[in-house]
Amino acid sequence: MYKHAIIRRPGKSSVRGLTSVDRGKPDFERLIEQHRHYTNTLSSLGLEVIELEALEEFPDACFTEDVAIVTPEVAVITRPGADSRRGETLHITDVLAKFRQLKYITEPGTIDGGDVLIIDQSCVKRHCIVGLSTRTNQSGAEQLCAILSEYGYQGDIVDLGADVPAALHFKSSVNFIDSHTLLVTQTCFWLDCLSAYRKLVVPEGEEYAANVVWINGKVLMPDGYPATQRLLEQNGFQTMVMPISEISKMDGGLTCLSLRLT
Ligand code: CIR
Repeated sequence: MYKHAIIRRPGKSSVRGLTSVDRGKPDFERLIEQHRHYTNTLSSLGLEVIELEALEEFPDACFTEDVAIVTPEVAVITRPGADSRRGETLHITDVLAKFRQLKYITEPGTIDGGDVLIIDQSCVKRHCIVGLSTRTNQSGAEQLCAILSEYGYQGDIVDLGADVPAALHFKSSVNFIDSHTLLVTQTCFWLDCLSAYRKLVVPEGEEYAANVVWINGKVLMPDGYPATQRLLEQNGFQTMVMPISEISKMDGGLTCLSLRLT
């Protein structure tokens, strides 16, 4: 169960952040509204939400998940793949140091938290899967796996390459919805490192809906994906549908808006 979430309020500069999608410019007021809704939802699920100040000099800083990888034992400060995001890490260390020992990814490694899926099956297995991407390189992935191996995590590095051209991060396509079940896009179904898990595949045309986040027994999912919602509910998962149109214009999803701590 998660106890804390670290989020960062979007600044006015957010509307000028990086994006590879063509969904129009985000509306700042709506963005704030949707971010507030997300924050309130985390609170309603029992998390203490730590809300950090907006950082106008870093338009993408509301995506706190990309700057650290947090496990129950350690917080690894990343070295984000986009130049414009690299300085964000300086602004997350103080708050994380209150909860965890800190470790760091160093040059030439780059890695975004959005490319890292940690599955903690308590006594059974601890698993860290890193997807190589335009943001995460081999060195960053290897450094992370080496750090987490000290804590008993099995590390796997996957290269989806041209198979998933539309996805920014690994977790755009794969997320856990309980400790042994994953929601995946069709392209990720056959990945060897996922073979031990039960998998639900998002219906064709709803690939964006793979970016869900499990919070204390509920699966938060983006609105507008009825077939995925049906699939989850028919399989016994309780969903909460979130309006995130403005966040999706920024290439963001539900996982990247928070760092969640047990
Ligand atoms: C970026 O391109 O870095 C931001 N506009 C979006 C980051 C989304 N992060 C994530 O999915 N983990």
